[in-house]
Amino acid sequence: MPAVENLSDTYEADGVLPRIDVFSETEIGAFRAQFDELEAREGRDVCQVGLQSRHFEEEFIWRLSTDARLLDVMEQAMGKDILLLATHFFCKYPARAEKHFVAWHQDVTYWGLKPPLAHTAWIAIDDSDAQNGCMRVIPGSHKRGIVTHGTSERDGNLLSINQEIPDDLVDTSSAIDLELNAGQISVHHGRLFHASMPNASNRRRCGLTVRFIPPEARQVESNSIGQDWRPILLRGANRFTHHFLVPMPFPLP
Ligand SMILES: O=C(O)CCC(=O)C(=O)O
Repeated sequence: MPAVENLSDTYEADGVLPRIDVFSETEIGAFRAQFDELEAREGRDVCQVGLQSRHFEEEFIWRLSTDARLLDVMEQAMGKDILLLATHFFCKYPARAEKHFVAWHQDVTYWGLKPPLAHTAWIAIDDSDAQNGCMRVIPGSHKRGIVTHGTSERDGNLLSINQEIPDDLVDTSSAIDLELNAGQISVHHGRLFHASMPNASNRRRCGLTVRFIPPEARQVESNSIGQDWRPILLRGANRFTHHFLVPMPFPLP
């Protein structure tokens, strides 16, 4: 179990929880084997960023995303009412000619939510470090409000509409790497500035992002890929009844 004391204060101040033990080596090894099997079925091109909200069909993704230990951490970060909004793998493969990266951005910019509130747990399926392109974040940047994003001029941005915060708004001298061992998670606020560099190693870097919202965040526009979210109530109450809630595809683990 992660030590939960002070997580709320840290999250409030920094907008990020850097390194929390959730899944044991054995547990994450078993999940990784299931991801490997999915990857063999779907191919790397799909797995890079194409596996979105597959928790509706793949029980192992549901179990990773709704694990009670992970939800305990999320409760510290965002409060008792927790809706699962989406899941999305970010897999950066080694030795690809294209140098895929994730440009500096804030998650909630194009998600069509009002108020724009969301929180992400990033689950390390593989070890994730500076060499294979772990997440980089700017602690405290979630307090800057939502900034206008431009379009990246660099090739290889994995974001859905090639969005990027303009360079002059990003102070990379205060950025930190979120290095994680497989089975650990980090949590970041939907307004936190974050990015990730290309994978310069010979190892895969696979992470599962799990997006959570409180019930007051309702969808007022389609998201950046033109879809409606399918939120699922995991904990607490749907106090605002804005969402057309979707039933759980599997029982909670
Ligand atoms: O996994 C990455 O490299 C980026 C993930 C990301 O941008 C996100 O969680 O919003």
